[in-house]
Amino acid sequence: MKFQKKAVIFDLDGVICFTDKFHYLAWKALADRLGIYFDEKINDRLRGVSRMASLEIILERATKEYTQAEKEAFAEEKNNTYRELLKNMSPKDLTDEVRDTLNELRARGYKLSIGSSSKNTKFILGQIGLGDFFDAIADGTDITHSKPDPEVFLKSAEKLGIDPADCAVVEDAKAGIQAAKAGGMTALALFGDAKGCGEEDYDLKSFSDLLNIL
Ligand code: B16
Ligand code: MG
Repeated sequence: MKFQKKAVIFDLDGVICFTDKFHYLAWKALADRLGIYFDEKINDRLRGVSRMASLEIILERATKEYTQAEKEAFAEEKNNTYRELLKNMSPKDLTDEVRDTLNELRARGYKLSIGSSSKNTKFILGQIGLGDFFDAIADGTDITHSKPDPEVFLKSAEKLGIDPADCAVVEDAKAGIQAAKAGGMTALALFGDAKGCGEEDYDLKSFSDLLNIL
């Protein structure tokens, strides 16, 4: 199968690099302090979901109601822990497969961008040595609606100056596949609950499988 596209928009967490364990540890520290049960299975539900929506999922198990101001303080506390943990990331966290595939796609003339819900996108890209690599970045700081809303991918396409129909999106979250389809883009599923979710255009066998279909 081949897709005729001009640009590829990549989700960040779970596609370009893996920050799940840091999200988990940071949410776990907050949940433990508040005495709320939290485990890796609940953490899986947070994939691709915005920070405040993630907090609401964790608070489903809370025994008391919290004010909006308390919730904002909790989200900030988690983010501070998370950013400390992200300092452990380095260019070693970018695999050769991802680096080589990105370079080959660029050599073939594709525009390459990021479409991530994370407000820490630029920090993470800097940590893994891709701070200046992408042609455009749309992230959690650019949007008011989280995936499955297409806003972040439409913003990314707009920043590239490419029609959404000429863009392929690579995602590990079902919400991200739905966002790509809602934006009129081709949705390529890699890992996570994206793969086999039934709404994707293609299941990637690996990151480098992109070179077989584009
Ligand atoms: P932050 P993606 C998402 O990134 C993560 O998958 C999700 O777990 C996280 O809650 C969200 O970013 C917000 O992250 O707290 O850093 O703004 O998968 O869309 O690249
Ligand atoms: Mg993701």
